[in-house]
Amino acid sequence: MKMCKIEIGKDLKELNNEIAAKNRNSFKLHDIFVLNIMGSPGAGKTTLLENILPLLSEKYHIVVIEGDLATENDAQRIRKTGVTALQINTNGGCHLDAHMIHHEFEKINAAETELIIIENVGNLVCPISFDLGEDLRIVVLSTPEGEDKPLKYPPAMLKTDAVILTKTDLAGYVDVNTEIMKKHITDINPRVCVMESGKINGVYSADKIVSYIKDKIEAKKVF
Ligand SMILES: Nc1nc2c(ncn2[C@@H]2O[C@H](COP(=O)(O)OP(=O)(O)O)[C@@H](O)[C@H]2O)c(=O)[nH]1
Ligand SMILES: [Mg+2]
Repeated sequence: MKMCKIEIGKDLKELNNEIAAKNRNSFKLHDIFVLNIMGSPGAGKTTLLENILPLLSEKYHIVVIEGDLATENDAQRIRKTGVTALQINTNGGCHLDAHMIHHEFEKINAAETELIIIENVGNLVCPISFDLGEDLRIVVLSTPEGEDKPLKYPPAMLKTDAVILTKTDLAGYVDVNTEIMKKHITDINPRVCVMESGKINGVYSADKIVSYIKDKIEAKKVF
């Protein structure tokens, strides 16, 4: 009997890449910058957004797309900052794909939007390999996850533009040396931009991250 080998994984990735390319064209056509934020569940992605959105929304019209298996919790948290948020529930899916983003983009008033921020499903593996058509990728890694996590998850360190080390205020409580953790990140990817966030005297600091994102948005406008 003749055997027929079907490469399902490859086909799905190719299809995703085709839709991601279409997304990228649509975003470019409307001068919209798209940021994809990825990281483990609880790494501090939504907390980061809650803190940077008030500063970014002074300058840009923003829409946030939230990805979670279940609940509308994160979209509700984002809406409290005054920014529009759409919630995708993947019902078990471990990542967002380009088609889901295409679908949400149809609901957005593109003419009035300058920045779309996607908070991907909490996972340090699956979202990394799915292009959504974004301009910038940021991986959020929290210090309590452990010093060695960059070494254990190299694709997440390699396929990103920046890594934000969050919860630096907790480093001393969880026996993590943030300098060692940062070295592990840059040993894997010397080109990646590493930034920190955490609560200093109870106040969350994210000014450098806001400047970094603004610089990337303005640099895209030049080209
Ligand atoms: N101490 C401390 N807690 C944080 C920080 N960032 C986030 N958290 C807490 O970590 C938990 C998970 O945060 P969340 O933003 O929901 O994570 P997400 O699942 O990645 O979106 C929440 O209880 C936050 O209050 C931080 O910088 N310092
Ligand atoms: Mg979240």
